[in-house]
Amino acid sequence: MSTSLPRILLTGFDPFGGESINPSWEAVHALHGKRIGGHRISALQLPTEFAGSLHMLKEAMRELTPVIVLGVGQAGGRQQLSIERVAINVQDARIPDNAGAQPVDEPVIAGAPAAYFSTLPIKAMLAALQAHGVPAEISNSAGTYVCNHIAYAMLHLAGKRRGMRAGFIHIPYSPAQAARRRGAASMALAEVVRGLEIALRTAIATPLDRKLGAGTLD
Ligand code: PCA
Repeated sequence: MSTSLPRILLTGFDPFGGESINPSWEAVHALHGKRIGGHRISALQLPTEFAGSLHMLKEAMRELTPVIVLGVGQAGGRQQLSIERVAINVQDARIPDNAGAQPVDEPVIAGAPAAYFSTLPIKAMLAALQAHGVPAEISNSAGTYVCNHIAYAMLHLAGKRRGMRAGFIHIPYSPAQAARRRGAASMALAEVVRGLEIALRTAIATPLDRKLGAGTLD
């Protein structure tokens, strides 16, 4: 495996909230070591823990110096791949994390800005996904749990490095998870993996985002 290719760091999470799998990890793991658009993918599993995830993310970003960092997490109940536009500087946990921590209204990084916008081309990614028949949407909130926390931290850390871009995508339940919940939407693993590949190819090829309407009134 060539080590000279520019790196993409792709993160997923371990299971949380009583689930036995987290499809975000299954999906990013499937891309580990792959070459996409002249870049090499490194997949990293983060613990669903506020403190632990941040620590591991920092180490990996320092070690790999990726040009793109894409975080992936599960948001059961979402119906499509949800490309996050923004991450906010707050932790407000409805359930304890996997280490038992349940911060309420604490900053992700004290003294840092209230929010960061994704530095990946979210509209171009949306258009590419839709063109390839993958259901996708722009989301204007990554929540206030560990995913938002890590999305915020990625953007904070990437912003300090020239040429390093970052963003976050939430994914729906897997079919097996949805089968236990009446009416819940799901997306098969292969489709999530295909979607992530399309999103990454688009991010690589699009230094400046497109201007496309995708707003909501809710
Ligand atoms: N989803 C959670 C944390 C880990 C994950 O996969 C969230 O949306 O915050």
